[in-house]
Amino acid sequence: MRIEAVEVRRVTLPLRFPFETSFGRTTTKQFLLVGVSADGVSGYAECVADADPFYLPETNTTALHVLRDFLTPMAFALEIGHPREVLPAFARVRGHEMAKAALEMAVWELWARREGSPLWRLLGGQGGEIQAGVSVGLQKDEAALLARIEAEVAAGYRRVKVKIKPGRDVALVEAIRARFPRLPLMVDANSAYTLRDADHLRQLDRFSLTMIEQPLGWDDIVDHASLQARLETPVCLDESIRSGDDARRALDLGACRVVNLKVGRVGGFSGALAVHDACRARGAPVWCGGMLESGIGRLANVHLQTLPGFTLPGDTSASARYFEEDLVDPPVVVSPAGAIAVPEGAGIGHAIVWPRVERATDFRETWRRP
Ligand code: OSB
Ligand code: MG
Repeated sequence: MRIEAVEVRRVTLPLRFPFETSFGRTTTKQFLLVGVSADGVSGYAECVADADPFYLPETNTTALHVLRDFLTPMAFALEIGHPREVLPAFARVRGHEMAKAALEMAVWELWARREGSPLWRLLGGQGGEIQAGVSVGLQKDEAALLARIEAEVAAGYRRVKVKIKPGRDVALVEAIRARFPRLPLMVDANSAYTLRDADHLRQLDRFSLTMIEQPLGWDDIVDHASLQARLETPVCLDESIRSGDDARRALDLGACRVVNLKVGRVGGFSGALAVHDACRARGAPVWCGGMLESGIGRLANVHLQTLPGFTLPGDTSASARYFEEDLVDPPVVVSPAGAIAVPEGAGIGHAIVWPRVERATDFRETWRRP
């Protein structure tokens, strides 16, 4: 297969509630939607870069530049025999995993549609359902946080992740535990601490958290290994893992015992399969992270999570927690038992609502194979 055209749109969707982490507060979701076409079929994927470089270095503007000037010309030069060939073909471009992932995932989606197959089958997963979890942002105070968790548990979610940062950590977790003694609970610091905080973080050991996510530097694994040696709570890495090799190094070094796998952070589905396999070979659980995706990226996450190494609920929750109106129909919904049904239709498996995409698009460019 030869790709004939790549189309990139910038899409802006209001979030129903602001989402706050240790690195900032997001009130609108802005992302690139990438479409690829060949032989009369198109495939789509959402780029997980943000407007700002506060989570990882990429932004929508760097992703657009790298897609337009480097990745798309490389993709046009390929004769594709299988989507797994796309990420290795981008190897000369260092970094820029989110831009690579968007184009690579669009090729997988196109491939699945051509075969009339749901993405999960092409990825080697299984149909059925997946377990949903939620990520709860920093709230204005403890009472507001407890009320949010109460509502999520009532909605069926079986595992809750809360964001922490210095000054909003031990006492907060203590209050959550007092109210929800048996809830599967974890915390995510998004790199807000340093190794000097190790003794402070050790106070979290008494709350039987399932894990602490990315406490230290966004690109660190060495300090995390020192921290893990001093903590009983398992460390989970998010930001630091950008390839299968990163996962192997982190696990072999003892920097973490669990990995948050975000397909957009590891160059796409082939990178995700490499991380998944590296973790599975070492007996380390993986779970699927989220980037406040619209239904298009959210469904890609649903398909990915049907692989056997995903033994823990992830951060994939219902569309309605984020958006008044999602870009896919039906939206992603969660059952009262906390499960998401895995689509059976071709590709991502739910229809993209193009008039909604059109209304949310403020910029668009198409590149054609010369
Ligand atoms: O660290 O997992 C994170 C959202 C944006 C950037 C980073 C993270 C998150 C989340 C939200 O935790 C997950 C979601 O609900 O999509
Ligand atoms: Mg995280």
